[in-house]
Order: sequence, then C-alpha cells, then structure tokens
Amino acid sequence: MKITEITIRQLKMKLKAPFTTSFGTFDDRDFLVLEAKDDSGTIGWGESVAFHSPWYNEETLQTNWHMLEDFLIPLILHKEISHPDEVNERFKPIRKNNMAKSTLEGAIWDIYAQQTNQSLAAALGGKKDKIEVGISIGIQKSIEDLVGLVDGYVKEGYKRMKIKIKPGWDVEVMRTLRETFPDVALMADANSAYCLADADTLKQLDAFQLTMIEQPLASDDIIDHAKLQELIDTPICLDESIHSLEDARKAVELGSTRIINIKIGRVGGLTEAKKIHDYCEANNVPVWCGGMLESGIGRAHNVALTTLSNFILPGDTAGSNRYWEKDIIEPEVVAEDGYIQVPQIAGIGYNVNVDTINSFTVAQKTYK
Ligand code: OSB
Ligand code: MG
Repeated sequence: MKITEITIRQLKMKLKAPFTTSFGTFDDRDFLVLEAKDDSGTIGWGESVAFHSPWYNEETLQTNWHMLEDFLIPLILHKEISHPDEVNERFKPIRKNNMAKSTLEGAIWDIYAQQTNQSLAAALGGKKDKIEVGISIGIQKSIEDLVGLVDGYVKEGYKRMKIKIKPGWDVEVMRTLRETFPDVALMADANSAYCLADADTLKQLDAFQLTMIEQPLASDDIIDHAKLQELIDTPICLDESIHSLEDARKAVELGSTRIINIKIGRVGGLTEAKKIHDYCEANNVPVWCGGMLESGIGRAHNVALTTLSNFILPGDTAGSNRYWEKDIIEPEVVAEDGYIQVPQIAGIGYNVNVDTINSFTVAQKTYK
C-alpha cells in the first residue's frame, strides 16, 4: 500500500462525569484522530491518546500534531509499505514521541487488516471472540460516593474494579471496599503518587487481596519499584514506566513488575505492543490492556489487541457508555456481564461516524 492522503482532526468531547486521578481532574477529553487513505481508496483510522497537558507523560496533542506533521507523516506519505510492522522500523530514528507514532501506525494497521480481509484482531494474531474488561474509577469526593459507584458497576456486570489512589485516599478506601465487596476483584492505581519512603502505607494494602497495585512510584522508575516489590506482597504492575519491549525486559529482569499494563499509545503502536505481549507470554508475566479515556477509535484498537492470548487479566476498555453520551463509532462498544464481543468484520470492526466526528472537531488539516 501507499498512503496518499492523511487528515488530522482535533476533537473535544465532554466526559459524562469528571475523571480524577492523583495528578488532576478531566471534565473534557481533547484528542487527535487521524484518517489515512491509501492508493486503492481504503480508509484507516488512528487515535492519539495524548492529553491536552503533559501530566501523564511528556506528550500533548499539540506535540503529537507537530511530530506527525513535521517528522512522521513525511516518512510514510507516498512511500510503499508492505506490512504495518515496517512502520515501527521506519519510525525508529525518531526518539520517543510514542503516542504520535502510534496514531499513524494504528491507521495503517486498520488499512492493512481491511486489505487482507480480516479483523484487526485476526491481523494481530488474536483468537478470542470476546474479551473481559473492568472499570477504572477515579478519586471521588467521599468513600460513600465511591461505594455507590462500585455498587452500580457491579450491577452492570463488571467484575474487576480499579480504584485510583493517592496519599490520604488509599488504605481506608480500600479497606471499606474490601469489606463491602468481599468477592469483587479489586486493584489500585496510584499514577506515581508515592515514593519508596511510603512503603509502610503501601504494605498495609496487602491486607485487602488486591490483584495488583499499578505504578505506585515515579513514572520513570524501575529501580525503586523492584525494592518496593521486595517489601510488599501485592503484585506491582507497571504502566507509565514501560515504553518499549526493552523497558519491559529490564523491569521484568529486575523484579520491578509482575504484571504489565500495555497501552498501545504509550509503547508507540500495535507492533511494539505485540512484541511486549509476546515477551511477557514467554516469561510468564500476565498482561492487560490499559485505557486512556479513548473515543471509539482507540477503544476499537484496544479491543483488537486484547484478543491476544496473554491478555489474561481484564483490561480498562469499558463500554462507550461509561464515558460518552454519544461515541464516534457505530455500533458503540458494549460491555455485557463484563465482556465485550470482538467484531469480526474487516479492519477495526466498527464504523466510524464522520458526521459525529465533525460535530466534535475544533481543528483539522489534510496532508497529500
Ligand atoms: O493510569 O491507567 C491510567 C486514564 C487516564 C490516564 C491514565 C490512566 C487512566 C485510567 C482510565 O485509569 C482508563 C480508562 O478508563 O480508559
Ligand atoms: Mg495507570
């Protein structure tokens, strides 16, 4: 294939409810979607998971746009590509900027899957026809509010709850949840809010049979996480610290992580995500697919990736209705009894509604 035209759109979508993590609150989600067309007229879609500001990592949607326009698109436009894995290679001379890379790579995977007449899941080598998902629940005003929310999600059929924690919103919160929901799979995500000196607090979480604690320490750390894992029983799962197969290998070898959260954007695309998956599978490290409050396009890519065999633990890709009044794909992603059915049609498996996209678009540009 040869990509002959690319359009980047910046969208602003209102979240149904504000989402609060240890680093701040979102009311809206601003992000980029990328539409790529090839010489046969096939259209593929990608989504940038970068946020408006650089608090999750150093990327923003504006840095993504700059990287795409000035460096990444010129490496792809009008140049022959026989398999999407080549895109990962072609982007190697450009350091980091993984979310920007992933945006374009994802659209090329979508085109490749359509042209080979298979679902994106099948193109990646995935075999599951349904995937298990849980919910990630932000920091609330009170423990009672949180208990009410968890209760609602349990009734919706979700079986694994991920609870955002930060200093002062941790041990008592998890104790109350464990007492109230003795049989629900619970985990905590700190988004780097602690340091090694907080090990005593984190050790207290061992009493609540958490499936894991996600990224308790610094976003660029793998050394202190290994030390912390020596001190606590709850398995550590790294999110922010893992950007590549090499990072994953080092963290696993050091004992910094027993489980890995794979986010397609954070690792630079589906090809790298699959490499990390394969390495973890060979080394008995379970993985799961993280979420970045994606619209339906990013959600579709996550669903496809999660069909790979070592995605053993439920992911964060909940149904569209948990985030949006109206998603930009049809049908929307639906979770029933904690499971999402994997679409079998060619490509990302959902129809992208360009009218809906246009209604959320605040800026756009086409490259030929
Ligand atoms: O750390 O996994 C995270 C949302 C934004 C940024 C980082 C994270 C999250 C989530 C929500 O936990 C996952 C989702 O529901 O998409
Ligand atoms: Mg996380």
